[in-house]
Amino acid sequence: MGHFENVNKIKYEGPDSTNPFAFKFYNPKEKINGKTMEEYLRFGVAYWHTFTADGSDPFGSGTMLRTWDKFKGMDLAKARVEAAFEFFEKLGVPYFCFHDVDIAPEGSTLKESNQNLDIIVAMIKDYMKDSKVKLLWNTANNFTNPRFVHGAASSSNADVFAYSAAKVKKQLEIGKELGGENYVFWGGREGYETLLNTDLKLEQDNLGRFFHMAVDYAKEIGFDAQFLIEPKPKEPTTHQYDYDVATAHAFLQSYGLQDYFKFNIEANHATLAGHTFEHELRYARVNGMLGSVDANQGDPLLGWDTDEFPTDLYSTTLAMYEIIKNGGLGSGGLNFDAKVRRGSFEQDDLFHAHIAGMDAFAIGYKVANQLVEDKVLDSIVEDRYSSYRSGIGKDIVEGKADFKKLEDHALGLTDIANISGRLERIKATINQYLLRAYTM
Ligand code: XLS
Ligand code: CA
Ligand code: CA
Repeated sequence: MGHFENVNKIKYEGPDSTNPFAFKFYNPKEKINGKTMEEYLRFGVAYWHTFTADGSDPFGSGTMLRTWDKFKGMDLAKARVEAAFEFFEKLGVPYFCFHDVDIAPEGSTLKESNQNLDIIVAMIKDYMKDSKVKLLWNTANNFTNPRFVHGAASSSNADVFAYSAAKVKKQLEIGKELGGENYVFWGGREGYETLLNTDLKLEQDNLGRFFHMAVDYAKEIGFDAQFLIEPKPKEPTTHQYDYDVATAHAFLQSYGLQDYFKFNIEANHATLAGHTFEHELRYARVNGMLGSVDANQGDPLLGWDTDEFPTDLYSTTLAMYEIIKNGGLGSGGLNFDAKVRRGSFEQDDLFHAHIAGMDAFAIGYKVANQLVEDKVLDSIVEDRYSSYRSGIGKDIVEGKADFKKLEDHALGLTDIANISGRLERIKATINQYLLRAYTM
């Protein structure tokens, strides 16, 4: 008995299809620049939102109707694995991601939790072998349990620091066991509420120590996954230490960790930080730190972490633009850290949501690729900064200018002529490329 019996393998049917269980734009075998969409986009399903979450929010209980919910405890965990692999295969995604607590229930002791994990990990390993679905990344949930009330590696309580380390240690071992390609650190409660009771310096130093221990342990066991920090400015803490890419990058540099990490950038976290998704991607890219993406979107009217499935084509286009310019995501991928709305409680909605997200990124990919090929933005930027390719501008970028030389130059200027930024014309061009996508 399957969990999604009424759904067959999702296929590409093209932009005119009216079949809700078909891709309209994501064509896994279609080649762009010599790579299939499947190879390039590296989609992943987030275990927590899709198989573990029940749709509850701070004002109401769960709404999701799931075939696996008739089970309890370890039986529930096993049923979720069966459902998950049926889902991955029918959807045709190459990757998945999980936290420890998503896949196996916590026991009353750490030892018991680890034993539960071992049983489920062995089962997942078998399913992975049969299905060819791979682990994009795993992580430790060091934020839900009450013991993490004051943080994990940045907790005021050294026992909690130790417990957090033990959980990450176990996840590094599991990552190795399952061939995980990346390992994510999202500092769920690594931050503070008020300075009135907080030793900010000690907390940050401890966080630095914690990351070094993780790097050392991964080396020791020969786990060579890419380590990723996932920045988020707030929620659940008021002041999160890994606020955004720039903040986390400075942190990594301060603690000598910059060579061991890249970033996992989530769209909704970018907007929570007051940035665009593409700003965070660009900042990471130009610093050589773009690792992976949590593909979702926020609701600008709500302003909190709503983790919606990505459907905004403008945003997927500008995100894919950064990814193409980065030469792809390397070992990273596009993980749908996204949840169906509380009102979308039927099991089939999980397919509709992922199909919507995959189609939105496929369109974004095609449009962005065309923008890159036609050098649309490149030539705009090249023109705009042309003053740095000759004369005094060339001297500035080549380090041949100082304040005295610049003053001489400025004194000789009679007229300073700026040129228009032409934002409206650029936006109209992007719209033109977007609307042409249908015929591409
Ligand atoms: C929460 C985060 C979390 C990380 C993994 O806001 O997005 O789900 O991706 O711990
Ligand atoms: Ca995330
Ligand atoms: Ca989120």
